[in-house]
Amino acid sequence: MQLSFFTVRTRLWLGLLAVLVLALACWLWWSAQRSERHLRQEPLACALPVVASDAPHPGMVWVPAGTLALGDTVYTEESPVRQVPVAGFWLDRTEVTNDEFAAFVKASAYLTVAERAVDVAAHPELPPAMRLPGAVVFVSPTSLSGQGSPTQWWRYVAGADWRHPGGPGTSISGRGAFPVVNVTIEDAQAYARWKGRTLPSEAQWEWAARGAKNQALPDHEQPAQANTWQGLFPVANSADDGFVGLAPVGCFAPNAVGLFDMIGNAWELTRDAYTPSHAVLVDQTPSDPPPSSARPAGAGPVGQHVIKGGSFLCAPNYCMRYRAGARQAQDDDLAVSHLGFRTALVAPGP
Ligand SMILES: [Ca+2]
Repeated sequence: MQLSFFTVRTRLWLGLLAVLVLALACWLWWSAQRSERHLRQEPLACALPVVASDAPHPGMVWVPAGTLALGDTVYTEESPVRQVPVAGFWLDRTEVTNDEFAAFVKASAYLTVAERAVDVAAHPELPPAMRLPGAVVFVSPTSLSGQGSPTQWWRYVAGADWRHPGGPGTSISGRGAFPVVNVTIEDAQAYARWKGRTLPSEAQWEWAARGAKNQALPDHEQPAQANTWQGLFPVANSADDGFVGLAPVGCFAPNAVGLFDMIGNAWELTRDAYTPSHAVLVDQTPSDPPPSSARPAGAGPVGQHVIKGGSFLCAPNYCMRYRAGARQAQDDDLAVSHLGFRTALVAPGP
């Protein structure tokens, strides 16, 4: 039998395609195996500087006053850059940890939003699987299809909450020094009130993340001293920074004012309601918004707040929000496995 030129060429292309698909599958499998091995070797805590016994607010850092160039130029929501004065304030030197949040829950019997019944009246569109208490969890896919939809790596997991970051069968045992995640704005504000503090405003947070310096030309490079994502997100995570997922707090060098993990690790909630740009500045300094449980059922779409700093999932090829000026909207009643917070305090400086 004599094959035509076109048949031979088609078979060659099909053979080459099969080899490429096989190579890609092997590479994804190898990446997943390497991540698993890496996870087992990662530290469960990192040493933090000893706090002086006479420190006015132990565990907090003084952020001096100045004028902030708020915003950046990479994504639309970061513009326009605005000059914003910021008074001096205190800020937690790390993200609030599981141990710290556990102490609050133990003292107050607080139940987080992810552990409560879902307000179906506020979300009539929800499918049955999302009407159970839970949180949105990152699950690294072993293959990708479609048009790169985030639903391939974000899953709503019933039973996921701050005690069970990945859902039923997972726990925070041995992970007391990790940032608490799967919390909402209401949870974070409840913790802050219990501590006699607030959440930082977006301007306070960004000024602190910049080390209390007004940078004329913000750095857009992927930072070396932060837990972000190295490799091709979301399928290949080389963890060159030492961590596949979340890291314990304080594993990377602090910034110029002594704050750890402002960039990367977990996104951090601010007290500012989200607006799609800096054209209108929001300052909710005087008071926090009312808790969501005070809203009448069916009152309409839930609110959103600004989150800052990016997370261990930020990569150069996707969501390069590992920058002080980056920002993102977060639904007020949705807990997510890459989102935590730290608290602020307005009080006399040292
Ligand atoms: Ca990492």
